[in-house]
Amino acid sequence: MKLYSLPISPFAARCRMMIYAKDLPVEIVDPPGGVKSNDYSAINPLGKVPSLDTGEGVIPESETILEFLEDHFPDKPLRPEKPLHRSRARLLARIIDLYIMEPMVPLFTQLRAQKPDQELIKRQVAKIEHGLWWLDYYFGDKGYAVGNRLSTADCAAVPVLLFVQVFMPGFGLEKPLKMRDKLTAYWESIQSDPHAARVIAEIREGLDRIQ
Ligand SMILES: N[C@@H](CCC(=O)N[C@@H](CS)C(=O)NCC(=O)O)C(=O)O
Repeated sequence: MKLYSLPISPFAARCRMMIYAKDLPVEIVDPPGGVKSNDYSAINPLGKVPSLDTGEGVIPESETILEFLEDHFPDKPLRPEKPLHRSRARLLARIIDLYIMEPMVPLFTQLRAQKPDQELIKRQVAKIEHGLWWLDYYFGDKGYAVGNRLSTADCAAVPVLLFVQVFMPGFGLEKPLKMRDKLTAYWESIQSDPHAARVIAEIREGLDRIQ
């Protein structure tokens, strides 16, 4: 199997963290010619990373890839055991995707704007602040996103919490995790997890290369 990935993509990093944690036989490669190339469009018409070539078909969308990998490789499970914990892990991934990453995307274009649109920035930052409150509300307090072991929710949370801390100060949110007590405590402890530390280092190196 082959994961099309780019080091800085928080969505691809979500899949890489699962691949590392479960020690899966999945090769991690760049999209041929870049995400917008014809070659990559033929592989994944969505033109986004990540996508997973299973050998029998290509799966786009990070959360769908995690579900597939978990079903296909049930050893070292990252899906929580209890149904309530499973639903919590899925909820956290949805909060991250819909209420944090989605409003963050328009901010990236502002990074390169000659004259940044302050109204848009204010609106998006307010949305992200809400998303972070909701994430903190539902987040675990035992060193992991859900329950007391690593799960799919940690794979989603680690890259996005790094992203908010790297990018949000540039939009006036100096300490995005401040007063989100569970997220603050989590960030302190999760960095000692080797799989989290590995994707954090990969994203940081990727960002250093493009800055
Ligand atoms: N919902 C998608 C989002 C994937 C996504 O937006 N990937 C970005 C990189 S972080 C991308 O490939 N963007 C290329 C583009 O949209 O041009 C997922 O969860 O996989």
